[in-house]
Amino acid sequence: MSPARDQNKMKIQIISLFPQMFEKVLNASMLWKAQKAGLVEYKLINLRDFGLGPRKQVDDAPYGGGDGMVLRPEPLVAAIEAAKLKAKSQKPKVVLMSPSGVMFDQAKARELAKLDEMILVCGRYEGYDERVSEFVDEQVSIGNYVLTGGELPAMVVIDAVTRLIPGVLGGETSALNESFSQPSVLEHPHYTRPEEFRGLKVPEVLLSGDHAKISNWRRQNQKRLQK
Ligand code: 4HQ
Repeated sequence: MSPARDQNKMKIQIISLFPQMFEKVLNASMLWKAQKAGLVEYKLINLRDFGLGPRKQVDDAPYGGGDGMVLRPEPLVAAIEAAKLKAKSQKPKVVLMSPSGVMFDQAKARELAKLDEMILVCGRYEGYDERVSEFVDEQVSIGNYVLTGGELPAMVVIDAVTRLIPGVLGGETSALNESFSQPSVLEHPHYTRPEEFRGLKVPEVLLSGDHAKISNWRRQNQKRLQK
């Protein structure tokens, strides 16, 4: 690969106790094509490799008592530092998945898609030792619900960000005139074959071949973002 291409390639490093969760998602469809085209690379880092002692311990009981386990800071910070050593730049953005982070939305996806690399940190159990927050640049939440780990949120972020990398949406007009590019505007409804399905017809205008009428119809039927 040419150095120019490599410079443009977005590098996403993912720190997780369950790297195998990512394989099917990253190696299918557009995310796989984006990698093959040299537009993005995903590197998985197994947090277990940074575990402490012969048992590779990564978690411990919470100080003050209570249920569940908490991720110890040393393995997490060691993994972040290892990722930074493999980064392309001096200051790669480190993003921690957390239900108390800033809400992930299309604006955040666009912001992250401009970066040439990032490090995503996925927690498990009841969460991570609070001191880890000193070693990350931002915390991002994909929604107000509690999951069992940061892996699904990281995959959501990767998916939304990767499709905005120039060249990933093949052939088409790219992400530009598409849903969400402009804030609070979604796409118009889509139809494909058949012309009639269980009595439901495709709007006549879409079959008319009249492109002025069609774009007018699409404008009028544009879906709006829920607020
Ligand atoms: N978790 N958006 C708990 C989330 C979450 C979310 C991730 C659960 C971190 C420790 N992350 N772990 N919602 O619920 O990002």
